[in-house]
Order: sequence, then structure tokens, then C-alpha cells
Amino acid sequence: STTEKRVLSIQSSVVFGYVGNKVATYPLQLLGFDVDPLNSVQFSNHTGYKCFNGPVATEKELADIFEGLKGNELLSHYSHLLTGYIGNPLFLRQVGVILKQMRAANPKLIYVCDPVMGDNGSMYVPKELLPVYRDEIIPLADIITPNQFEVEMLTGKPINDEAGIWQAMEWFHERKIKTVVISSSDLGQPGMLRAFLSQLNGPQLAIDIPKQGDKGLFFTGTGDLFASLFLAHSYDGQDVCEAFEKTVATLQAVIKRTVDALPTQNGAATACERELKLVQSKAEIEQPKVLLKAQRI
Ligand code: PLP
Ligand code: PXL
Repeated sequence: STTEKRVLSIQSSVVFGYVGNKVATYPLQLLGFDVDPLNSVQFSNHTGYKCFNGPVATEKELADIFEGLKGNELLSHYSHLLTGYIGNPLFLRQVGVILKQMRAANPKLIYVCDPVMGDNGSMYVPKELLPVYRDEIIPLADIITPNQFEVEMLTGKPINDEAGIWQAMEWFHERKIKTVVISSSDLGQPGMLRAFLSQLNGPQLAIDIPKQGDKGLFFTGTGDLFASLFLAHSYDGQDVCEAFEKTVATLQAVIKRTVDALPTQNGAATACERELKLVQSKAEIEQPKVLLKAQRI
């Protein structure tokens, strides 16, 4: 048993820029968590650049590192497992094996699963990951943070309106997932995107989030940042509505600082210019200023 706040974070790492473990670690640390990054890949940069290079970890390497943690009786130290970008279906399946052992060592372990597969209608991981997430990994999660595209892939149903969102939430709750946060959707008013939260025997919430910058401007790593912030703010009986609001508040502040550093004509900014201004946003991570309140549905 543990009173520690310690996260095993299985995600990508990049040398340049902020996605995966590179974007998740600093906020979790600032919010009081020990973070143990285990890298699913180590790329030069995220895959949205002109090119990227680097090794993809195998399930054998994951099992091997995990054996080391186990051999030193370290598993009981973890309050959380967080998973994000994983590029290989066998590696993902091994995550399920690891999770079961972590749960045995700490039955209170919270598994936060961000089923990173793609965005805006296209997949950026091999399609073989989908059935492993859907049938093996998602049913083991306490909290999931998919975006709209990932929800559509998992449930096998396109979402055209808000009724579709709440049906999808039910689909996940039927699979025993307690807290579902849809980090973004295109169901907002014009110029807004809309995020949703549903908790089993808890509230159903939505927040409209203004899109910042010119048409066509988008960011990478925002979903990863969202998951890490939500993990931190929802821990230890904290109110789930406040956790959702604080998560969106910090994300908006990081995006604002990133947009403010771009040239005024920003719709065609390069991948490098669009890297999140994470380190510069220390104050907004530590003390989120909630400007957008969640709507209770
Ligand atoms: N982009 C913006 C502007 C957001 O506000 C959010 C989440 O609230 C996201 C992206 C995260 O979405 P995704 O998981 O699609 O990256
Ligand atoms: O934010 C998702 C993500 C994570 N990790 C890597 C990526 C991406 C999206 O492109 O390339 C390596």
C-alpha cells in the first residue's frame, strides 16, 4: 500500500519538442507527482514533421524493464499507470500484462489510458492497435481520455451530434470504465471545440473551448498534456468537475502562450513553431485560472 503520488508513464519520447513523455512529465512533477517515464519509442521529433527517426521499443524490452522494477519490489510504489502513444500492437498487449501485476501490488492503482490513435479523421499509428485497445486494454482502465476520432474508432460509430457523444459514453461505462473524458470534438459552436466528461454514478459535463489562432492552426501533444493534467487534478477525491475545468484552463493557457509567440499570420506555422510553450507555462500549470466553467448536462 502506498500514500505516494507516483506515475509509471508509458508513452513516446522525442528528442526535440513536446509530445508524449516529454509533455507529460513536467506538469505531473510540478503538480507533486514522482514520474517514471518508460519510453514506447524514442524519436527525433513527433511524426507530424517532414521526417522522423528513432527506435520503437519491443514488447520484450518492455517486459525486461518491468522485470527490473519487479525484482526490486518497486511495483507497490505506483499510485498510477498512464499510457499514451504506443506504436506497436504487441507492445500494447504487454501493457495489459504489466497492468495486472501493478494492480496485484497495489489494488488501488489508477490506470489512466489515453488511447492515442489519431485526430481529425486520420490514424497516425498502425491500424492493428485498434482491436487491442478496444478489446483488451480499454476494459482495464479507470479513466480514459480519447478524442472524438478515437471514440469513433473504438465504438465503431461516427458521432454527428451530442446524442452520439452520450451513447458513446454509455458504451464505455458498460465496459466498466468509471470516468470518460472526450478531450476534444467538433460539436462546439462555430469557432469552438467541445470537450465532454461522463462519470459512472457521477456528473455529465461539457466545456466549449474557443479555438485560438487562424483557421488551420493546430497543435500536437495537446491530447497528451490533457491526460497528464487530468490525472493530476482528479487524484485523491478531488472534484471531477474542478479537475476538468483546471485541465482545460491550463491547456488553454499553454496554447495561448504558444500562439502569442507565432507570427501574426499563423495558419501556416511550421511543426517546429507550433511546439507547445510548456516550460514557459509553469505558473499556469501550478495555479490554473479557471475562465471556462463546465456546463452540467
Ligand atoms: N486542442 C485544443 C485547442 C484543445 O482545447 C484540446 C482539448 O481540450 C485539444 C486540442 C486536445 O484534443 P486532442 O486529444 O484531439 O489533441
Ligand atoms: O501527441 C501524440 C503523439 C505522441 N507521440 C508521438 C507523436 C504524436 C503525434 O504525432 O508523433 C511520437
